[in-house]
Amino acid sequence: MITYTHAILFLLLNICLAARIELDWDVGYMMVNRDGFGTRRAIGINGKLPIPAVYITQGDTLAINVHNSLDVPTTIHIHGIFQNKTAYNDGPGMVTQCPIPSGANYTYEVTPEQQGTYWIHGHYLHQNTDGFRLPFVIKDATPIADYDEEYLISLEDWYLTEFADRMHEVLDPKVPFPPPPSFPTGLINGYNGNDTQVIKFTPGKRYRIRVVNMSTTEWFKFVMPGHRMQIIEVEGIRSVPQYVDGLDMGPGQRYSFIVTAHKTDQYNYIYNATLYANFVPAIMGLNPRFYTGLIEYRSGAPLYTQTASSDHDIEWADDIKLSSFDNEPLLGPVSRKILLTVTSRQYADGITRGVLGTLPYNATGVPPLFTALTMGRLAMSPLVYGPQAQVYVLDHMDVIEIELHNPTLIDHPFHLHGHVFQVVEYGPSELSQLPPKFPVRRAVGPPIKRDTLVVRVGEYIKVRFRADSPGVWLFHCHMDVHFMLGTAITFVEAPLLLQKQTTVPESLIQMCLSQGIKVSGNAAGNEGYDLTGLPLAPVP
Ligand SMILES: [Cu+2]
Repeated sequence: MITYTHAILFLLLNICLAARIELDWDVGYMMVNRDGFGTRRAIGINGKLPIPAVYITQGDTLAINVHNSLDVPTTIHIHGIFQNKTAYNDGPGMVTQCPIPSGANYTYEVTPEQQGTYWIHGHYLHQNTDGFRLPFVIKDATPIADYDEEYLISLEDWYLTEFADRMHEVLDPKVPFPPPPSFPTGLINGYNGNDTQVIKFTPGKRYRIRVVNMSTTEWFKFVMPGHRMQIIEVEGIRSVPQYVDGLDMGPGQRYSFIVTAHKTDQYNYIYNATLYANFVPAIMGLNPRFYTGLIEYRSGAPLYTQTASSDHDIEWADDIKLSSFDNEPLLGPVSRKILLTVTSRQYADGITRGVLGTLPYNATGVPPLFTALTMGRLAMSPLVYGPQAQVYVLDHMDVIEIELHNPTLIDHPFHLHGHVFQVVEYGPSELSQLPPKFPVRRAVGPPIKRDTLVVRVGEYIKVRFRADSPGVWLFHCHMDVHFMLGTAITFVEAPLLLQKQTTVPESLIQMCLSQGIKVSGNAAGNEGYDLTGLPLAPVP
């Protein structure tokens, strides 16, 4: 039993013991056969792929010295970390920084106050899809649950070809849209999901299991038949403990749950990770794909075989039923409501792109963080960021509600940088041609908060967050094909306060100038509203 005094003592002890963890990362190409189906060029760190997970403890400082050995620029994003006052280290290339050119070094440093389960990935040229991704765990300074040991399970989709090669078809106007789907394999902890390491359970012990979906296009359903999962953490947010049978996770999503091992070692069990992506109508033969691993109580014990008879018997984790442990009520009143629709439309150049507003998102000539920092009061005007950054300027401490509709025929996972949002409501979208599958569902208790949320085919979602972190934060679909095609917007949050409290490191300024990237002015690097020189947006 942990008392309040114990907790305070533990916290104080931890602050005294806070460490600085410094990692040297050489990001480079390697030839690998990750799934048994073929060798291809991929991106690893220090010659390693899978890239080992990084563990720190709440309160520690993490410094990552990146050396770019690729022949193209790169950046890293620590997915889910707030980066309050350090927006320049958030990572998306040409948003909060210019990328690290080939052969150069840059250090990302952050001291997160958060705890929980995250991941780190390349955030330039979609290099995450080519292997540049790893789990990142911040252990609790004060334990949020009582458990004996923990396991980490990472889930990934893996393609036989590099992202850039796969995109040729997507970007070829002669190939009808949607292009023929390619077939990824599922990887569990970095290896072919059918070849997975064993999870060892000791009778009676309690295990915390963290699951991270690091995929680029695929969802995973994760179940442990014969064991119930008690969810305790959703993307760094401690949840009111809740029992479920399974997790259904979109790209970028994470959970922690507690499993109590059975009292005897009579049986061994399996866990299932089912890779799928929800297309309507379903594309036959594409998915799902089933992967299985062993939960071993005793070597050679018989396998427990009773499983749920169908998907419908499984109680899946549901955002709308989960509650935040901190009891924070629904934010309100709403200061600003932002209505978005994810649509795909064809542009004059023949390419079909996904958009959230009227135009597909596209990088500007000057990263919007630099525009926000250098334009004085004009930084409050969305116009100075150019049309393609799809900028919404938010006032400090406003309560923002995003209502996002998905009339497309595929589910999308949306990720907000620099924040978590409350999951407020799901419902059938009136913009969808499909008959409604579910009624409107609203959070009943203090809403769970997370940084990545799935909007299903034919539905809408409502989320709320407080604009309490001045910075420049992307909101984008985490399926890289969609992100590449422009399914993103940019929040420029409290730019005047940002100007007062943020100093960009000189090393970053110099790195930009060395590449001829301007570090001041509007999106085109000019004064005022003059956007001469900014590449034109594609015309619908
Ligand atoms: Cu998408």
